[in-house]
Amino acid sequence: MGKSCFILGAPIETGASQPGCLMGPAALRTAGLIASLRGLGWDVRDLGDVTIPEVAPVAHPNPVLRNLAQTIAWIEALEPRAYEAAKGCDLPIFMGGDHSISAGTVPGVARAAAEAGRPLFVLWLDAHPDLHTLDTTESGNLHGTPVAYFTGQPGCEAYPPLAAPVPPENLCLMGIRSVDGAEHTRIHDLGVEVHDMRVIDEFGVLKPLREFLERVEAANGLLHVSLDVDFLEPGIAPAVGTTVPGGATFREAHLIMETLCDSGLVSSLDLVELNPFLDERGRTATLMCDLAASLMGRRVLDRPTRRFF
Ligand code: B3U
Ligand code: MN
Ligand code: MN
Repeated sequence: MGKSCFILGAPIETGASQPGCLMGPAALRTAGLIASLRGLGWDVRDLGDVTIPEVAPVAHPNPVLRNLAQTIAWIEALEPRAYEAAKGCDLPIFMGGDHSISAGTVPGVARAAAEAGRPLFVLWLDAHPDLHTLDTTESGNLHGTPVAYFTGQPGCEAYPPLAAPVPPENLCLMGIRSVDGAEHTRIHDLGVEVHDMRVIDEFGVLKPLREFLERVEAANGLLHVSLDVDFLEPGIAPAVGTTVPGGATFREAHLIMETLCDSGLVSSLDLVELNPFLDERGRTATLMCDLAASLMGRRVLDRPTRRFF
């Protein structure tokens, strides 16, 4: 039997500005995610979707916050499921849901990595850095806060305490092209590795990605990849509420996934922000499945697995 993969759905839409991400896990299943991974030799187990109970509102000094109580409940529900999934298989896939799922999945896999004595690195593929704290978000949409939270930034105390914060130096943000003022300051203060679209235009995706993967390899690290639909050019991936022009092309995105596969370093994956209500005949859901398949070993032609360094 090949390597094992658990699939876990997190139908969250309370972190986004508009409804629809709730249907993300269903659309990814409909697009054939599980069959395509099985076809690649993976031993896949679908663990179904996580749910949360009804929650009472939680007060916070920032009056614009939306659905704080639900987001806390999702973090509390997802963190232990992600922890168990990371311990139970080679590569769990967490299907969003908006990007607030990563406030549960990353702390869960980080706890499992810490227990295994391995540092966790995070590759954040997104138009946005999602580096707001609960104090600095202006939209109040909590999908803009997971990176600040799981790196342990002050201002996220209303979220559950972290067992294993991810050090900011273990982060790599790629595809960034929409940054708010407070996030800009935080990127500089923390010295986060950010490859915005200007870097990709100048050097392509491979140079910065390989340099990051070399860092992960040198540290004997594990790597969590978080893929936001809005990382992609809206023309090829319309099913997202926060499209930003000028994203990664079809070919850049597949090259990233194939390079990640070649590295052998990826230990968990989020597929997030898919809003099937905004899709065109399922094309974005299909593309997200195809990108996951590239990361999990699909190739146009068989070729020997090539290490990149
Ligand atoms: N930074 C903005 C926009 C945004 C962040 N994440 C997404 N959009 N998807 C905000 O609302 O915090
Ligand atoms: Mn995001
Ligand atoms: Mn985004």
